[in-house]
Amino acid sequence: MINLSQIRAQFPILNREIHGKPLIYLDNAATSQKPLSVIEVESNYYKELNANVHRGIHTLSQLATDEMENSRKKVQKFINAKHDYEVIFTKGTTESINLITYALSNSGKLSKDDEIIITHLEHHSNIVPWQMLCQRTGAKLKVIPINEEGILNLDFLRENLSDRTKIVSFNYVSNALGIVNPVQEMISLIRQNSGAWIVVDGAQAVPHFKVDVQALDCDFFAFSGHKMYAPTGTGVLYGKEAVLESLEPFHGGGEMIATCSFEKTTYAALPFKFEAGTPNIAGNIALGAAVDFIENIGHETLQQHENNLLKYAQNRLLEIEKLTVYGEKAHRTGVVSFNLQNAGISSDVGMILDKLGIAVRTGHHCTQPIMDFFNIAGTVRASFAVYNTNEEVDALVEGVKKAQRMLS
Ligand code: C6P
Repeated sequence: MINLSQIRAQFPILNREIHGKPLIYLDNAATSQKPLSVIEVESNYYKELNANVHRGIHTLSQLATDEMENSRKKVQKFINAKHDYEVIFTKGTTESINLITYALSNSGKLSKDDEIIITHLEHHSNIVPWQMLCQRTGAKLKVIPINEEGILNLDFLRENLSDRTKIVSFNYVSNALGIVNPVQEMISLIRQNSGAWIVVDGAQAVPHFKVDVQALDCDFFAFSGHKMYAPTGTGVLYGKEAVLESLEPFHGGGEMIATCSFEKTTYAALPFKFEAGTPNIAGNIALGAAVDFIENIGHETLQQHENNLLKYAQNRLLEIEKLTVYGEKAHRTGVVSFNLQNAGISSDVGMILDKLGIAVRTGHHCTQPIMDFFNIAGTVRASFAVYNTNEEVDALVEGVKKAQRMLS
């Protein structure tokens, strides 16, 4: 059983008020709040440990390096990577995906006859870097369509896989709709029908359920720390050792070289080849504390609580007349995305909820193609974390009813 009052006590921000009302934070897909353990590890680094990593012989530098490398090992275990050096620290999912695309073009891995497949459900950060890669290399982008429920058309994927397919990239969970894609089935299909490298955007997966990159058998797995209780500016790119070894670096600079001369530079071993410059040391260490936070609660407990919340929220919202939930029948996690028909636009609803202390995201959620598909400008999105409660869902429902009365 989840002990919600004990969990909530770990998040000081949940005690604050917004417009004189207790904060109800339902914008966790954008970024989650941070527990004291994470805040303290981050601030403690500056109080006790601040030094650059991997460079100094002095004690502080070695202590900081040990802490950061220990955190890398925690992340390795968290996603069940085979080796800690397959975990590259980045500043988030966006940077992780850009790292892949630039490493691919820097390595001359794509040419004009090659194809990249993504899906209609992607966040812009899993669309635009691939478009830019296509512009640099002449490769073609193909998009797996969705149906009215937001479910991917896997027949399209099956029919379009070939020797020309070099990359298939898709999210595990859609940030706009919360739909959990059948990634295991997609990966088997891709492995059977092409030699493509598989990229999974796991930004909305890791906060909600256990991920095992070896069981998935993906080549890359990208996620952000700040959506899983870690500080902003943290993230990870997991890559299979052999795949990472075969790629040229993304950024050049300090930390990523083995030797450097004007005639020739050689690169450092993994993961440092892909970690040029001084990293976000405090954030990367605090990411390890966020992993501890999730593991102390336990994936099963967390997942069960969040699934119950989602089910409760959807059922209660659907009691409201003229309310549409997008992807209502699909397998989802963490997110309910909806609109009131004939009652203003999503941002009007969001502003009324804000006055009641309720934080939700409105608009296109960086997924304009999904909004275009449903022929809408945006949705109201409530997204959940482990500290949310049924009472907060009740307040959301009352707030939406109030918005409907005011706007229609
Ligand atoms: N989605 C949301 O409100 P960054 O910004 O790099 O940490 O994450 C980008 C990203 C990539 N993929 C998915 C599936 C995501 O959800 C996000 C971030 C936030 O939905 C901010 S737009």
